Amino acid sequence: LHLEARLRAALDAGGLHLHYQPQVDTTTGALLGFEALVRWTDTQLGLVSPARFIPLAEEAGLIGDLGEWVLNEACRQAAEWGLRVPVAVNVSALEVAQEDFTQRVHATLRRHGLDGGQLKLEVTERLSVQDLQRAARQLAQLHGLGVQLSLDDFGTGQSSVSTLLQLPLNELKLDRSLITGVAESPIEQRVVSALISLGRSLNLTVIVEGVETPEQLRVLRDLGCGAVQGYLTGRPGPASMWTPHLNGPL
Ligand code: G
Ligand code: G
Ligand code: MN
Ligand code: NA
Repeated sequence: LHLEARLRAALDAGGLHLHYQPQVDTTTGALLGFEALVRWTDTQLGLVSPARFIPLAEEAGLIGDLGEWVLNEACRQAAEWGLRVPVAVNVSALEVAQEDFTQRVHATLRRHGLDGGQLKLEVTERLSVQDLQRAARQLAQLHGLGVQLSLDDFGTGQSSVSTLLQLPLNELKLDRSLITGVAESPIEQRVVSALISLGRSLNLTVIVEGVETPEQLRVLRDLGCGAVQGYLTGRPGPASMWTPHLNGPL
């Protein structure tokens, strides 16, 4: 079977699941949210990376159904946990540009009895200008419902400064490629420092992903970064891994 057909089958047969990775306050260590990350284990291929199957789902017209499954499952889990911080769901801008996206998100929140503020959408810009304008309209409506909006992968080709001007954002998420050498490299420090200032001057929370070492965390905190996500503060894992830790420090 082709990869695409296998993905379709997994979607229909409950073959996908979610992992969750904590987002953490750099000064207090408090839990600020969980990012939901989709996982697919195929019976023959083993674990297939979303970096591979998300683009495939987009091409094959499966991203609507896949995205809907992820959103519903993440909201279901947040409700089951009684999570007081938002659950963050990745959305491809292609999904957001669909006419009924706002309605579908609203219906999902209602289904699980969640407030808008309990959901964060991490948007990656892989869009034409026209799609971006459509997406911006939908996101403005969701923003009105209190849904948090984060611009994911900032600092890579996938997310640009011009997008900052077009979307009603709450958060800027700096890509991990920007901070791999931040503990040693003065130039990386200056670049990241400037991006943190940019976000803060726009009243955005700045979160850095891919933080793996205590040195990186210390430097980022000193540069004014409020939030981090990475292997240092918690690897992505199934919901059952986090359930015992929700009411204390991670
Ligand atoms: O979790 P991992 O590092 O394997 O994710 C790889 C890429 O897949 C990341 O860019 C991430 O944003 C994306 N991704 C993970 N889960 C989802 C999802 O549910 N929906 C979308 N659209 N992208 C996802
Ligand atoms: O692009 P996005 O932020 O959605 O992707 C998150 C991806 O980054 C996930 O696939 C997750 O598994 C991965 N990830 C999370 N923390 C770390 C980390 O500390 N180091 C590395 N290399 N990858 C990470
Ligand atoms: Mn993300
Ligand atoms: Na990213």
